[in-house]
Amino acid sequence: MNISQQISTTPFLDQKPGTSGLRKAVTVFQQPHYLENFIQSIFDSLEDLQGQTLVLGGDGRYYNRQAIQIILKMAAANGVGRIKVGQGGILSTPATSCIIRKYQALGGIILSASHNPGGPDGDFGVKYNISNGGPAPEKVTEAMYARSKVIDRYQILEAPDVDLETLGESRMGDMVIEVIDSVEDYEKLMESLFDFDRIRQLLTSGNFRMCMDTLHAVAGPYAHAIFEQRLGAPAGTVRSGIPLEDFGGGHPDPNLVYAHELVDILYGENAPDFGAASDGDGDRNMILGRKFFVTPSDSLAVLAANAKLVPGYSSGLAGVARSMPTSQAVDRVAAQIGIECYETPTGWKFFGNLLDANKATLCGEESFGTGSNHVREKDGLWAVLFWLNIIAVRQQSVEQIVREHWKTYGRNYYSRHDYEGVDTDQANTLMENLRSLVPTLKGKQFGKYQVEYSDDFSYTDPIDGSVSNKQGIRIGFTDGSRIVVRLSGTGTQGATLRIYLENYESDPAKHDLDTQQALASLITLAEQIGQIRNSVGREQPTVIT
Ligand code: G16
Repeated sequence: MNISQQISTTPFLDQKPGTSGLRKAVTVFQQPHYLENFIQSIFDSLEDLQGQTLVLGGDGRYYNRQAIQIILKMAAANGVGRIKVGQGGILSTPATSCIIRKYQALGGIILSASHNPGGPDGDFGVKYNISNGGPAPEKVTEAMYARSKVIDRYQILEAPDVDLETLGESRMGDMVIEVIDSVEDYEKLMESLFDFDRIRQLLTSGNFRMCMDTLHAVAGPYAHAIFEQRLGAPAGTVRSGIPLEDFGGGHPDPNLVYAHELVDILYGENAPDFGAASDGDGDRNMILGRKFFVTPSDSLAVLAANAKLVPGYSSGLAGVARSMPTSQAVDRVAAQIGIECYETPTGWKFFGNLLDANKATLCGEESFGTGSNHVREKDGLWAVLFWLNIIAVRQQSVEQIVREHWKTYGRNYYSRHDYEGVDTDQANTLMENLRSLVPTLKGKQFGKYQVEYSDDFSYTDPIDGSVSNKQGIRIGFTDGSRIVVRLSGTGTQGATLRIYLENYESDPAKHDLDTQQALASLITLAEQIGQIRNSVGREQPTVIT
């Protein structure tokens, strides 16, 4: 007989979810009652939890297993009817979204700090996704935060730990626990969207080699199952495919800096034709050709322009959406196809309403995220399969496809400069100073650049009318170039300042420049207007992508 206990607690005042859930150092989550308080705050802010189905899993990082056992016991004590939990506690973020939707669950809890490092000294995180499969919108996360500030008790069942390795059902109190295959439902969904036969021909033709680096994170089992077992790619195609609690000591972020082993392979001797990487929880992706990097903004634009070649999208796109700092490359594709392009704040949660209302089919962000209406999350392996499907149909290299794209639409040179771990007060002061400058900039001339508009981006959701203010400073110039400055909502130490730079070039003769060179005068101008390095006391950015 399991006994439900009511435990007294006191609030922690720092449980405000950021861009993507609550992210903190593992040591913060390990404090007595910390995780429990936040989970109870989630449960307390959900209506009709009694008897409902939830989905639960995580990216396998340190503390994943312990947290899952705690959450199962709390769910049982809070009257949840059924929990579908990934085998070994493993579920990627897009797979969770897929499973919530497929089985019409009330929602899901995803344990991940995404691309942040893991291990005892790394980060941990909790995200809640709603019944459409997408990240909880702001009004839901605000309710959780409000509850966390006044919480004085939580419910937990006294029960033995659950075996997470064996597939099948068991009971904890009145709740059914179903340990499910982490990959199966997701793989079926991918098969319904892409031409697996054609991709298999490509991967087994002997003329095409790919390398997929899952960075010892959650996408490993999915990539092994789909690329090697299902689509016939040779064993070894997937690198670092076993999820490790500390991601092998690496930073599970698929960009040129942190996925450098993959970059070395794709830029080395006898390089494969295609390279890709995914992040901690499997929702981000990086695409590489042989000695060729595809910026995430260009990737979104290429997918949009070629969507008709892919079975799941052959009837065309309802519209596209990108986050505000993402380059405007996809806008040009949308204009030519004659569909709407929506500009939202940073954060996948802002795409949910557009996808639900069938206003947008494809969405993407500069932060290595692309996805579609097949789930309500960005989806790393989906993007890789989309690229493979296009390559299989067009029989061209990644570089040829992107270069032809630039020829047709022009090239949006694009880069993001991050200053990580800066002093929070200094970062806030810099943003305040920029905010006060914004109204004075319109019409001003800076060398060859004339300011066409400048504002602090505000978004009114076209579906529910909700307004999100202060989403980042935009300075747009008459030639289509832009400087965007905002503070990250996903860091866990100090503040991370992000400077986004974009320069449009229509002339194909000028499509071969080095990106940082092409943006050099804009980089200088950003510094001149924002006084960035002085304000945060840094000589140069921490990461340039
Ligand atoms: C999260 C969000 C993304 C966002 C990214 C960067 O990604 O889901 O929508 O673009 O963070 O956000 P920020 O610039 O505020 O740090 P992930 O992969 O960490 O969940």
